[in-house]
Amino acid sequence: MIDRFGIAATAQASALTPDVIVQLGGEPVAMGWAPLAARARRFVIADQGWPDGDSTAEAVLIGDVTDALERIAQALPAPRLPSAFARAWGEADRAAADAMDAAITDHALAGPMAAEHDAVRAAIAAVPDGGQLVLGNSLPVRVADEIAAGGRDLRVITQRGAAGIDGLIAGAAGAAAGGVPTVLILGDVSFAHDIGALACARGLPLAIVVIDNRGGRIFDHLPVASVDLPAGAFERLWRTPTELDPVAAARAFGLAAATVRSPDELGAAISHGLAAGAIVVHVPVAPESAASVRSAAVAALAAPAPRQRSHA
Ligand SMILES: Cc1ncc(C[n+]2csc(CCOP(=O)(O)OP(=O)(O)O)c2C)c(N)n1
Ligand SMILES: [Mg+2]
Repeated sequence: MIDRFGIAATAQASALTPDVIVQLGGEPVAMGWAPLAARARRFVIADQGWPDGDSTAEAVLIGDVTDALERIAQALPAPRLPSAFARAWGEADRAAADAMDAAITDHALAGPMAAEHDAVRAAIAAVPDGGQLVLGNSLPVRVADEIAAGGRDLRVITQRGAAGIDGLIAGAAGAAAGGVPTVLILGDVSFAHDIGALACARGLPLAIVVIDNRGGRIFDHLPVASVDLPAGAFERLWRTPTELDPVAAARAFGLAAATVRSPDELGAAISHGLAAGAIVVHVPVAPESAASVRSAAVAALAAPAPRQRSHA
């Protein structure tokens, strides 16, 4: 939602920017977050740690979050809901969701899994009610945030590891070890990074969905993508595609594995793996689709609304 808001805010200027942000727990992982946080006074309430990495919050309160919110609510005058501000957020979110849907549908014309968003959406849909969704860092968590619809009974887990993309398979295996059906969505480089943890996955109700966009595609969204580098340097030093075959790797660890080519095949493979005891599902997607879907949605939101023709 923050990121869908980020998409809308990118296109619609600052009428939606809050004056004050109360951040509960860690900072959201979303591209829309940093520009939003930079423009508002920010207060952090968290039960542990010190989630103010760049020391820009006005205050960090460590303690019981629920208790703090109850006291704040008691101290404030009763709000008149929905406020114009809340309505503006709701409208921006709906407009951004529609723009994302249209951009994803346009990509689908090029093939059944032409957009990374198709794969993430199908994988989330395949998590059974009461199950767990573990979102890998880099693009999976951001793409999920762009299309998150809410309203499902899921436990969503993210972890930052020591540096970001490490330990995601081990973490998801730990979450699944309690017996709750668990779907991990992670990138191809992240998969390679924690490949040894496949040894812990066997027999667990765990589907490991590898979004294969041939390397670390998040770097396409970052300033480094527009730096003038020697030929081939961006590919070799930033994207670092692995050429690893996730299906062969999974089989080496005695796990079931499949490469899928459509959202339906992806859903079926996940359901099978959750029932049969761990599966690696390899999902090749159009490599640049996450960036192109996002920029198509932002462009559509920025375009002036078509004028109603008057019949004078
Ligand atoms: C342990 C660790 N090493 C390196 C990085 C830097 N890093 C951030 S994202 C990324 C690429 C991830 O690629 P992939 O898993 O394929 O995800 P995508 O960007 O394609 O979504 C790298 C190397 C990191 N965050 N953590
Ligand atoms: Mg990748």
